[in-house]
Amino acid sequence: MRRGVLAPEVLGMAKQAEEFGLFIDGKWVTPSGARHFETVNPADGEVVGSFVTGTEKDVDRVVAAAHRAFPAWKETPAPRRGEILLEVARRMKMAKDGLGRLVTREMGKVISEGLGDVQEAIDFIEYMAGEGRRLFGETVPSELRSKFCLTVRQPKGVVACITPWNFPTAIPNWKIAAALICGNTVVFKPASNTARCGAEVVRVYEEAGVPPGVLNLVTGSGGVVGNALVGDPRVRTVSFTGGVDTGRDVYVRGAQGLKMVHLELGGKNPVILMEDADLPLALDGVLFGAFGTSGQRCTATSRLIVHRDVYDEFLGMLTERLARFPIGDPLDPKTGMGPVASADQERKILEYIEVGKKEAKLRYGGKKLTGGAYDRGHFLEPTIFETKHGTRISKEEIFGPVLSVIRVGDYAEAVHVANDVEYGLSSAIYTQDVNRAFRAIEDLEAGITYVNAPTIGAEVQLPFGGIKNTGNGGREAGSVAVEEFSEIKTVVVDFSARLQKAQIDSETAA
Ligand code: UN1
Repeated sequence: MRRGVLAPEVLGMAKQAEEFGLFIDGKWVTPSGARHFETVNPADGEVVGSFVTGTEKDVDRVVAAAHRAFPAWKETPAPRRGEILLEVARRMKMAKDGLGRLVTREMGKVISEGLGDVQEAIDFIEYMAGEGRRLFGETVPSELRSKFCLTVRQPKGVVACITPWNFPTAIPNWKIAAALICGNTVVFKPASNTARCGAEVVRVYEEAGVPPGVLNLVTGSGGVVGNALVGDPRVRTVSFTGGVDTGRDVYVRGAQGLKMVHLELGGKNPVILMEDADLPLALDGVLFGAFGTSGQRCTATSRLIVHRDVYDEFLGMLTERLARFPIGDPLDPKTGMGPVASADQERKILEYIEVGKKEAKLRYGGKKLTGGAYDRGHFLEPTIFETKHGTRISKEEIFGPVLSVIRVGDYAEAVHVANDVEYGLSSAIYTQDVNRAFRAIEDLEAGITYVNAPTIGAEVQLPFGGIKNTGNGGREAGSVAVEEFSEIKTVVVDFSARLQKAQIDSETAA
């Protein structure tokens, strides 16, 4: 059972939630006796969709479908795969408004960001469609005569894409489009609280003509469905974005099957504000970085490291702007920050705020918003703590609208504080000094460094990922995205018509 992406209820007119089955072999199916779960709008409690709680048996079926579809998809020329992706992108553009509203309804980010989420998906699908005419290998000289050496890319087989709720259309497409262009088939498991976005994304691929079995959807818990996918020997690559504890578990389980496991995990991303920074520019950047998506981006600015000469002035500017920051209905274009994504998120963030109150100075916010429409959703105040470096709130990922501000005396201290955490995803420095900016690019331990721009807002044609506990070395997006989803085959053609022995038959220079 399923409904289409442009159905009226996506536009906010539903009285009753739609029911979705699993998408297996090009068909929407509801296994007999299936249990269901629902997704809920975190702004007002509306039920957004109903989904099958997948079982190990369902995973077996869905992986079998992807496995069967693999040989034909592998044989499909990559430029042809790219044409199908272009059609996906075209249809996603047509569906952008409905999908953007759905993102906002299902996870609570404000509508401009909901639309941005979908745009990021479209951008990446288009980018990967072009990759179908590249997928470059190398030609390499041989040490012997009449020998031709090259590399070609081959798909890996069945890929499992396990995705988070914070970018419910963009991140699935980072993985799915890259996996498909390389010739893999995909089993996609969306985060349970944004399963509707996941199902609607699959629907667009279906309508665009992706052959049966090439992209499949299974919904359900990470503990059952996720683990069964990671444990299935037919799944050769697992691409996971989520929390560090789950990521570690996925890595260990995947290691048992000697799988390639790609991880995108947490962040504790700093903005360094030097004494020569353009403060009004930095103010806009910090507000967007810390409170965009209610602070629920892996790239969110969760630490502001400020030079003491501008500390008081900048904090004054920040709190003054926050006092005028509209929090409320995320579908209203005037709203600055919507709810956090779920009751669970609200509870975890409020727990951290309590920790912060004990170890640091609460400078702004700190409360759940109540009264009127707030009572129907999970609305928190944007929150600022003034803290010393080393407190829990200054080092642990909170994943909410909570900013830790740390005063430093000079650049060296700022870099020490920035680097002294377990994560290394995004980072930023605001300075007018070009030498210091380039110094920071070298010094900051992070996969991404911005100069005079916030920590969020990566573009799809650039590699995305981090160091330390943020991941295990891979990168998504950009042209390097194909590394995750392809094997390199080395090819050697000897046209000398005799046995030539590398390392043994050699010609020395005269
Ligand atoms: C994430 O939160 O995992 O750079 C992804 C950004 C977005 C992607 C964030 N383009 O903020």
